[in-house]
Amino acid sequence: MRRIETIVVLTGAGVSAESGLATFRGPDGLWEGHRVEEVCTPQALARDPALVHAFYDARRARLAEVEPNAAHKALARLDAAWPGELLIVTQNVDDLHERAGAKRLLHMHGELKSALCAGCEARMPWDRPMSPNSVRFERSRETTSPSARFSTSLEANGDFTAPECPRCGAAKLRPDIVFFGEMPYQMDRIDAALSRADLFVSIGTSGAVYPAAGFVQTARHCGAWALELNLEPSAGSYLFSESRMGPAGEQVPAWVD
Ligand code: BJW
Ligand code: ZN
Repeated sequence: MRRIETIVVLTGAGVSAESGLATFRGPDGLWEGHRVEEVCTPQALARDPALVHAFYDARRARLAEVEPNAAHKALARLDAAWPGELLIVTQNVDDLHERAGAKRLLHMHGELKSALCAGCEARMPWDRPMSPNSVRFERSRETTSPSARFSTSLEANGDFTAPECPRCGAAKLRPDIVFFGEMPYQMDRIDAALSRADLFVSIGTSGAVYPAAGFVQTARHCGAWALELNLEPSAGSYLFSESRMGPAGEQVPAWVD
């Protein structure tokens, strides 16, 4: 392995699992019983904004109930201590990395606590529901699974209209989330960091979604050592130089400290 100066860390839903946020593709995944295309495409937003906003309102509300775990904290320690170049690229739309103290962080799939104008593309902080009826399913969340809450929200938002953009007043706001078919954020910056990386570490991601799933190949092509930390081997495990299996809350501190 060459001398390590530049590190790129990619995180996925598995890094937040021990904080109590559901992953996407596990047995208790967020989309269990629902087609991804129902909620996570621009077409779904146009066809059924009540459904899509209710889904993201529920996810945003859930953030207030969870805390960063040992994996987020270990990565924040790495960020504070690493003297070389570091970029933490998260696919997650939660705010647990920054709440743990990470600074050199980029949200490639957007952020729950941000709203995007579908017209002028202005971004603004957003920490409340976009749907006026969201309170109804927030109240029911203690007793229901994520899927059940999602169904509840379907019934609760029939007459929903998204808020207007306060900047241009001419278009509706939407969650600042990268849907399928949309370009993930800051790809130029990510590609540049990957091309310089001496070490690429992938944590808690299934490798099912591109372009993130291809980062390991880019990094290795440019000469990086690639380490996978995951609960179980992902589909692309064989692409890594090294894999360590176990919960992120144990594996990440063990790697960092
Ligand atoms: C633990 C753990 C613990 C659990 N400890 N680990 C056909 C072929 C190839 C590509 C395509 C194709 N058809 C379409 C595409 C492109 C498409 C795509 O990849 N589709 C696939 C389904 C095939 N991608 C796109 O459309 C993207 N845009 C795009 O490609 O633009 C063009 C472009 C081209 C070239 C360069 C650049 C751009 C956009 C993708 C947007 C993804 N959006 C979502 C939703 C975000 C908002 C939200 O959260 O709702 O992002 S989808 C969803 O999946 C979310 C996640 O960030 C993403 C990845 O999921 P993740 O994080 O890996 O979660 P899971 O659940 O899959 O895995 C969890 C892992 O954790 C597992 O491995 C567990 O074992 C592990 N784990 N507990 C450690 N305690
Ligand atoms: Zn606007």
